[in-house]
Amino acid sequence: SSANMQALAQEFVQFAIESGVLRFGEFKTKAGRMSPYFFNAGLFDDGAKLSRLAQFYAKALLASSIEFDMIFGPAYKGIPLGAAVAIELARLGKNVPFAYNRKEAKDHGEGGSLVGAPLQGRVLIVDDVMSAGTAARESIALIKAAGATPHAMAIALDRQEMATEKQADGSVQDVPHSAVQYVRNTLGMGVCCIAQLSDLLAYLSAQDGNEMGQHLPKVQAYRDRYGV
Ligand code: OMP
Repeated sequence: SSANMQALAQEFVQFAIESGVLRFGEFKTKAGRMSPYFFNAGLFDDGAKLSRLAQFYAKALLASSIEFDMIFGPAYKGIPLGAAVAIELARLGKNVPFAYNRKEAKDHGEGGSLVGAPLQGRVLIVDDVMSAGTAARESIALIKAAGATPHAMAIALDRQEMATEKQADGSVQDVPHSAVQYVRNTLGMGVCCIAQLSDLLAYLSAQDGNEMGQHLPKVQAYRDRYGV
């Protein structure tokens, strides 16, 4: 149920903060925005944390009605995430093929930039965060180029902020919808996220009066500036 998903999201925000993955301060995002919070999935940095992270993805995926034939983990951060989710799903009785890419093609050995199972059928992209949508665009293009179908995405955090689009003159502009909304509504793909910015705001609101709650105004101001 959606109440269960909200509880899962709150549990996940707490897990990310306790793991040092979700931090508060001043950070520059890939799109060049100054953000008062940052989610660094690379800091899920031991077996227990990765295992718990994969359980969150798997629960969110199973609660969504998203169907898929295989998992793709985009380099670099999506590789351990995709692998961990594939392992967890197999443990739960749903064993699916797994593939990932290299950022640079090899000129010897197995060759090519794709590793693992052949990309075919309905592909689920497993990645960390969606902000302005650049990473998603790259994965979708790569899957299409391989002749498979980019069918759905599973991410840990939807930052719910304005996507960017390349203009004809090469400049990059903000658009009034989020990357997740674009992928869902325009590309028709399923998107499943464990938590989104609104869950972080709810978490901080519930911490009113203690130290953690002090981050709320800046995160709210960020959403007012860049949110959708
Ligand atoms: P977009 O490509 O703009 O959607 O940004 C997503 C990517 O930005 C992620 O795959 C990360 O590489 C990075 N990122 C984070 O990891 N955590 C954040 O909280 C914010 C970003 C970001 O730069 O926007």
